[in-house]
Amino acid sequence: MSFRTPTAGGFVEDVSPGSGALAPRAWYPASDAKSLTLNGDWRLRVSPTADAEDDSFAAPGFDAGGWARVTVPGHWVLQGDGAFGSPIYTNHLYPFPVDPPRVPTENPTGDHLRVFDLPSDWPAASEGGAVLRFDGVESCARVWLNGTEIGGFKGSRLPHEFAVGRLLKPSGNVLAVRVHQWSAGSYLEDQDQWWLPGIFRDVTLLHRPAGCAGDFFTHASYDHVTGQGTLRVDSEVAGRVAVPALDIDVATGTDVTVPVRPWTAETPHLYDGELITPGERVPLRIGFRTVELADGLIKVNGRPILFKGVNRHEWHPERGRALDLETMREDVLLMKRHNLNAVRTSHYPPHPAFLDLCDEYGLWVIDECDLETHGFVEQGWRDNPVDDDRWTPALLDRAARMVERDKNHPSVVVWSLGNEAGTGRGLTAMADWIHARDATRLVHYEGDLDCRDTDVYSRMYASHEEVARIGEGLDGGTHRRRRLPLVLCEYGHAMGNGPGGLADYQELFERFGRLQGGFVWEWIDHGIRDERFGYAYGGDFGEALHDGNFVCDGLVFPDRAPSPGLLEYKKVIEPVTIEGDGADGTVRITNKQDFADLSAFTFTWSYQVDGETVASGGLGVPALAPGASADVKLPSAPDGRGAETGWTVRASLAADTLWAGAGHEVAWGQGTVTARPAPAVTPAGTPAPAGDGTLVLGPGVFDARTGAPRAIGGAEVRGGPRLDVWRAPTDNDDGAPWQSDIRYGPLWRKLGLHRMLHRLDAVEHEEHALTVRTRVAPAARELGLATVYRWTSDGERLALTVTVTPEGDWTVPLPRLGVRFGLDGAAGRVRWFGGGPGEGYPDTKTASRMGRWESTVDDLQTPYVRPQENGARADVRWAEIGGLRVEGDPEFWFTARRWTTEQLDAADHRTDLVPGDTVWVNLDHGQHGIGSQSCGPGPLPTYRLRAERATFSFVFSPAN
Ligand code: IPT
Repeated sequence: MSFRTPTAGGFVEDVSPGSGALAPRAWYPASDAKSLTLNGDWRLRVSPTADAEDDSFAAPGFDAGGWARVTVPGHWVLQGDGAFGSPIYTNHLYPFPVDPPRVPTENPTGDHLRVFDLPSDWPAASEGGAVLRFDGVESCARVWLNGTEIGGFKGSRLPHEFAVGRLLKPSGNVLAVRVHQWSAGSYLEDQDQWWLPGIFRDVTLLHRPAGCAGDFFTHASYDHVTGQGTLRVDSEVAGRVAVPALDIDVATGTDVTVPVRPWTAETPHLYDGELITPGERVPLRIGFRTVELADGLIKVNGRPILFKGVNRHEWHPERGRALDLETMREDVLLMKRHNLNAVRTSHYPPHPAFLDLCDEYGLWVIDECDLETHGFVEQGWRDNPVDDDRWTPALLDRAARMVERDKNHPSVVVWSLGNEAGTGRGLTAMADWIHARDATRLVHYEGDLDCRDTDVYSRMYASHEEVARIGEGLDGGTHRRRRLPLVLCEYGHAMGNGPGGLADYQELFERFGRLQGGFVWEWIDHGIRDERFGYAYGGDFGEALHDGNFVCDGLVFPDRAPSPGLLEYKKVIEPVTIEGDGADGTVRITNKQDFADLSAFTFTWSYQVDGETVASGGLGVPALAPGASADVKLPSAPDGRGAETGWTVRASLAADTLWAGAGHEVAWGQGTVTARPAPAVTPAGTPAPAGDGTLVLGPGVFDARTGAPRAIGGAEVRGGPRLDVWRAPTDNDDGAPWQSDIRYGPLWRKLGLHRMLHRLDAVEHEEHALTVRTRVAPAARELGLATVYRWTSDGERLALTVTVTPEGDWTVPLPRLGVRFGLDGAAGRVRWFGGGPGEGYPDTKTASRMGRWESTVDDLQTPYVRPQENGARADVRWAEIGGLRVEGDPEFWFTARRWTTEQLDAADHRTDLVPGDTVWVNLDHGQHGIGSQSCGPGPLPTYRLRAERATFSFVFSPAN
């Protein structure tokens, strides 16, 4: 006798895409046909295995009164306070044994039930049919309506429609959906994100009147030579196409050519039209544009484009991947306001409404298929589904569902086969199918290094050096690849503090025509709002296998507050650049856009003396064509004797746009006219013993035995100023474990830079100076830093000159080099003249603007989801805090926080950071760069903080 497990070989583990669904077709939000949303309150029962319960719940009359409630769209693991299980985060490891297509017996299964009535105005059965549409269910679903099983499907982020007209009743319809967390489809959905089962996109009932529209394909091309657009709507159901603004009213399938304004991401002109079939009027939003590969470049409307893009996962800190329209719009608005022009929908087609927004606001889109099999890399890609013919129908189904759904969006310019799925015949089959179905767009897939199936050479996390080589065409590769442009589908890993080096990439993109830009990884931190942690990440739900905070690597925090990385990116990709040193009184303006002239922007100039604006006005700038530059004369500079003077020129929107109001700043530049005089202290006072064990030198009171300052002016100083080289390693310092190149974070810790010991060698008083000689070094190592503090005073002010001489074999850069000290916790406010308003590090300070700034200590902190070094202000001339003024020679990095670096280092979540009664201040002569090594290359050599002899000074005085 033998028993078979009930699910083996059944629907759950079947590699085929499913059964019962209608052929994929174009998606549109609403037509004049009736529809009924089935979003809302559903009943839910979660079982631990796929077969714990039979399917009798689907039968009419089943009493689900005792079941829990769940909101659809939603993920059941994010509802019910953990009662229905928890999210799991893995990057590329499958959280189940790799034995395709088998899945574990432990297979959380959510039975969903919803009873609905048809609205009273719902047409009678004689007036057509009805379609039930699911826009997204993870990972698979079986569906029953009124007790009849209508089908089952996989492909979580793709729509599935079922004809249900014959089953509908006026009232009491019972819709039952059984969702399994794991299925054969899970092997194709190994994206770096939370595993979140559920009906997470809309469920809609659509009336399908007789003669309604079926599938249709809007072809709207633009001839940049003639300025004419050609429209043809191919429609499964013949009818007419009307575009009133263009006087178009033609039969479907007919070409019509008229003068049009083209669609681009910069100028997203859409024409409202209608597809009119005998039974339905479907609104169309038509954008005329032509995408082609010509002269080895991606061209739109005849011009090469430069992607200033980002990878976007769908994320909401409470609702996961169940996004509402307003959240989607917020993403688009934030992107537009930060100068982005492109999105890769990593790594699945987004909610379709997001693409409507991209059409409307103007963003180039790489639409990516719901496909990733990354976990197979662990076994040398053996048994990879994309190279196994049994899976090819599922892959083709996914490709078709994406292309058919999204093909009418002008914003979509490139189709992507998926992400990190190795190579294989299945991918080739997808590419062939897509090329045949839609010759009007290009095909992308990063894993195809030889570009056999693809139209762009795509890479991720390539170093600057390699990108430059590719730009010069010195990278070799297949003949086909050599004729293709490069796009970095991922670069600049925005995990924690960073990414660094964006400006250096942009410089390369702009230097070499073959480089057509890239997409920063990634848009948003996928942190889950959680009382215990602030935001939770991998491991916080007790997952046996997880990848920690690698899921928090976005340019915006989980609540969509822009992180410094986004502000840096905005500056790096400005649509117009404003440069010049100002000495000759001119400023060079360059239009960095691909299509639009500068007429959308107004320019203003201002002059600053010691950071204070003393004069300003409008600046006439010609409406330069894309790529053009002009030198524009500034008014004459104010007299800046004895002060630092410079100008700031800003470009802002001349008029309201859809995405920002008039006055919104898009770009700025600054130039120095006269440099800052170095702060000088003429030593006068002599250290004088005060009898109580202290020494007094000008406003400074020192411990006579150790030479350590106790107070400066009225301000008590704690634990310094003394040398500090440690910073709480950033995710980019720590680097990704799989990387073979040197990762400094772990090396620093191994060396003991986080536990340096300070040996006091001498306290010397001379006339006009107190000199303290020390050696700062970690236990167990021979290397160290001979550090001399020399204090002088002119009676009013106290100057500290620090000289650091490395001893021993320093093969690693230092995290930071400066001094730290504590001030009384009442020191809540900071003013400074230097870079701001936000943080900046050597390779992330393009957006740091010279000026006078003010902040609270609390607001200086950047709340990275996993706490780490943050909040340094760059190029600071002087700062005032806690009654103390500090001037630097040279400029310094300023940091202040209510916890120590050690506490910051020890914290895993925001909630671990508890303010103490001391404000810790770091004044740094140097900071190590940030780089992108949490997934890519580390900081470029010029941003490494080499351990070498250094001298730097600070002048302290009471703040007024
Ligand atoms: C790359 C993935 O494509 C992306 O999904 C994400 O995981 C990113 O890394 C890291 O955050 S794959 C990379 C390991 C080469």
